[in-house]
Amino acid sequence: MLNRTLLMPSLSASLFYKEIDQLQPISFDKVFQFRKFNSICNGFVRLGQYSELLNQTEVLEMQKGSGRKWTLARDLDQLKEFSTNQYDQYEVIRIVGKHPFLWHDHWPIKDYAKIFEGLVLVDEFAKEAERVISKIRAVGREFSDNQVLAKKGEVDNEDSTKFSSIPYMAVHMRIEKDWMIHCKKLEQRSNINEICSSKEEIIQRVANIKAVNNPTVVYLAVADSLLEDNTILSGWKDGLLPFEKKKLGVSHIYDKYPYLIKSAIDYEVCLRADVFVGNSFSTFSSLIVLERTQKTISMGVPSSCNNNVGWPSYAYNVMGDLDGPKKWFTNMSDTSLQAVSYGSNRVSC
Ligand SMILES: Nc1nc2c(ncn2[C@@H]2O[C@H](COP(=O)(O)OP(=O)(O)OP(=O)(O)O)[C@@H](O)[C@H]2O)c(=O)[nH]1
Ligand SMILES: [Mg+2]
Repeated sequence: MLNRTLLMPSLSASLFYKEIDQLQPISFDKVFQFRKFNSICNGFVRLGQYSELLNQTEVLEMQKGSGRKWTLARDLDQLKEFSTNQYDQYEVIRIVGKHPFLWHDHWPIKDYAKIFEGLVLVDEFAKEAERVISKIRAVGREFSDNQVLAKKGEVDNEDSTKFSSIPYMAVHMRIEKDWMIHCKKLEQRSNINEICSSKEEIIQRVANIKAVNNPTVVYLAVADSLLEDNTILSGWKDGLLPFEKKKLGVSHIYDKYPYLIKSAIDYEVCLRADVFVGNSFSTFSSLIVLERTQKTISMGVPSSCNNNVGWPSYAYNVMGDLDGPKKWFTNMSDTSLQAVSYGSNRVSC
């Protein structure tokens, strides 16, 4: 509406109570491909560099309100006002306030989905994700080769090639310390009791997914530095082969990076998994499901709760069929981002 360029934002790399030594912000273009973003989002959103500004000091401040009195209508009125030509002389408008963004977010989900498509990781991090995924596929192959060897004589060649590639499922186990504090409060406040899932509940529900064949490699996406439990590898059903970063032998990849980048690599690993299982109240999980839904639709497959074509996902915090997790799609025709960014137990299935 303002027909302006968004100055490239910085992203916080860490949590303040963790990694004090790595608190420095990371600019957008260190994580995502800047030029690619502008070309994919052309005509829709445009990012610019601070160095392109003629005058960096003269800035017009646009004060955003917060709280219940600040309505969607006021938001729009303010935008209309700032898009009149009396403000053209100001090269930069700085939006300030406690919630310096539109409240509540009122773009349709499919518009946000277009922006996420434009967020392509820079090569360095894409390659790290690729290394992790190759490792996951390799342990799967190793397992099936051993199985074939053990059965030698019993199976013919046709069967042995069938084993050569086994799928992987990524489970975003949101059971870290920061989450347990947050989700308990959220459950009390919202009077919903399907937000916090224990490790046991996750393991049990995942075991009941009927559409998953045995064997399957299970990659556990957890921020291990915030996890106070080293038993997440035990208790899984026979035929599910659980791995976290250490057992997979990829800790050295993640250890090089701050918090934000670690989760960005895992995001990519979850995005490309054959099956994804997450928590529908987690923003991290919800955005992965949004992108997986988008990928499924662009394959020409209508997202259906009853088939497993494309990129199926499940929410373990909501009970589904046969005591399994609930099948999960993003409702692309939703008119608010709320469900996706702040969590919900409505998972469209
Ligand atoms: N830091 C970190 N986070 C990881 C990793 N693997 C998965 N994650 C997930 O990435 C998310 C990072 O937390 P936040 O920075 O709070 O992200 P968020 O978008 O608010 O997501 P939620 O807190 O889950 O709603 C969490 O959901 C973590 O479980 C990892 O190796 N490191
Ligand atoms: Mg969070």
